[in-house]
Amino acid sequence: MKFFLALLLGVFALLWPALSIHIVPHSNGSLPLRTSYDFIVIGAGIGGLVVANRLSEDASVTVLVVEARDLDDRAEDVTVPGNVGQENPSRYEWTMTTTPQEFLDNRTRSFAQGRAVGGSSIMNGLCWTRGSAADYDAWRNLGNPGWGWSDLLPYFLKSENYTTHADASLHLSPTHSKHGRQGPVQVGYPRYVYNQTYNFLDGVQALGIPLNEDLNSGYATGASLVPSSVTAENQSRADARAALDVDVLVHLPGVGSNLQDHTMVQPVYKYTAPAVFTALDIVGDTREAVKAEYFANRTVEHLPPTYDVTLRAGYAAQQAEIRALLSRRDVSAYELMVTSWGQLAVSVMHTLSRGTVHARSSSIFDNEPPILDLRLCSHAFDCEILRMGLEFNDRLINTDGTAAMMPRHAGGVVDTGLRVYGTRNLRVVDASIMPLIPGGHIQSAIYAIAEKAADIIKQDN
Ligand SMILES: *[C@@H]1O[C@H](CO)[C@@H](O)[C@H](O)[C@H]1NC(C)=O
Ligand SMILES: *[C@@H]1O[C@H](CO)[C@@H](O)[C@H](O)[C@H]1NC(C)=O
Ligand SMILES: *[C@@H]1O[C@H](CO)[C@@H](O)[C@H](O)[C@H]1NC(C)=O
Ligand SMILES: *[C@@H]1O[C@H](CO)[C@@H](O)[C@H](O)[C@H]1NC(C)=O
Ligand SMILES: *[C@@H]1O[C@H](CO)[C@@H](O)[C@H](O)[C@H]1NC(C)=O
Ligand SMILES: CC(=O)N[C@H]1CO[C@H](CO)[C@@H](O)[C@@H]1O
Repeated sequence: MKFFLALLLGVFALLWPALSIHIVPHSNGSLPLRTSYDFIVIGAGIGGLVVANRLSEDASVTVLVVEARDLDDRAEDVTVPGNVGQENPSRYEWTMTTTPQEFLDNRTRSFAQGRAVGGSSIMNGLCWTRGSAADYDAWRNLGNPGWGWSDLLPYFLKSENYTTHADASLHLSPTHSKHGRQGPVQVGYPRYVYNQTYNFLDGVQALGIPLNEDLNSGYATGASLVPSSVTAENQSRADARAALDVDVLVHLPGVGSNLQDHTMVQPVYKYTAPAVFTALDIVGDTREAVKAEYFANRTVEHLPPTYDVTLRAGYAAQQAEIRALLSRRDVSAYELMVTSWGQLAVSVMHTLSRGTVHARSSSIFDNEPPILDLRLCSHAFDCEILRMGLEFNDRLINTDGTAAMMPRHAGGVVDTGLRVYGTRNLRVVDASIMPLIPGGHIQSAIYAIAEKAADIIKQDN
């Protein structure tokens, strides 16, 4: 039994100060645990920590946070933003491997997740974007009243302490009413802005893409310098049950389905050698053909074979929402993220492919990684979006939810109170509840979801 268990009592103090904190990072089983707690939070990722922090604001409430992994050591590979991606994978990452991606090249991909108190927030790219107001209105439209943009905005504000960038030449003027200044997450900009950033912003404007002075105002298209979380300073229930010998208490086909990720390619262009790629190497004149295929929506064959009638119904509803989103001017189809070293990474913001993630073992003590199948580009439109992004790159040079919040009849796993269908007191508060991934980096949305979850739980108790 290699599984290492750390029990964190009360609330974890690393991120925020809170009342009556009692941290026991390295339990060997000898902890003096209470016989009961008002709340038990499993997993000290963003969702778990935010919820535990807010619930423990009431000092009379007892909260137990259970996390399998360590406190990170605050070393530079964690704390210095420039070291993103440089951390030793054996330290704070679960580097999982997908199944062979049959819709790409039949090769596996690695898939890293944070493995420490703080979850992926200790090793992600720090990008602090929300996506469009319409992205969240799509959640509401999918059968989740109370989860539209205007419902979530107070929680986006509650989570952040937003600091404005000082450099007027960048034309960043945030809408004050859409930013928080009292929240626990420090949000800011880099002090030094590379010339390449100005060049990029000039270049995209020359290609007709306007500047967006505040990408987080609900209008998420255009070009901008993105704030960071920095101190300004898919398979099936029956199969799974049979294979894993797990007693199924509630049959929810949606568990482990609806897996979405921002599919991304990260080409790096050498500034001095523009001939590395030509447009013809990577794109053809496919835009109209792709659009035609998309609108013909013959997509259902692309779904995982294990999708039952509820999941197919839910997917049809999602597809209708995505179609509406992609016809708007304030919703992005892809993100082009420029770095100072010449990388112009293209990510699909609203993917139509759906993957799966399922347990390989019925026991967490086997410490077996899950069977993870992202099914990247199983809907060909996702890869066509990537092609369009690469095509734009080329022009520029020549001048990145398995427990979805959806109605149960639509393949959902949790209700709008984030409660797992068929249970009384089991809730999920993490990225898996997103019925559709928003067109932005997901961490700020997870903070907002968790802030709202804490309020919902407080109201219900
Ligand atoms: C467990 O940890 C406690 C506190 O660190 C220590 O006193 C105790 O000896 C340990 N017990 C075992 C079985 O290792
Ligand atoms: C991937 O494997 C499947 C099944 O073995 C095969 O039909 C398909 O052609 C392969 N795709 C590629 C790109 O090799
Ligand atoms: C918010 O950030 C400012 C500096 O930008 C800092 O002075 C202030 O203490 C921070 N507030 C909170 C609640 O963290
Ligand atoms: C950035 O551009 C400015 C204006 O063209 C130039 O003066 C400066 O030397 C450049 N900085 C670097 C580090 O290349
Ligand atoms: C296309 O999508 C619409 C709306 O979701 C649906 O009513 C229609 O049946 C779909 N058509 C095909 C060919 O799947
Ligand atoms: C690495 C480091 O020094 N981080 C500090 C940045 O500033 C915040 C807020 O003052 C501190 O909490 C961090 O420890």
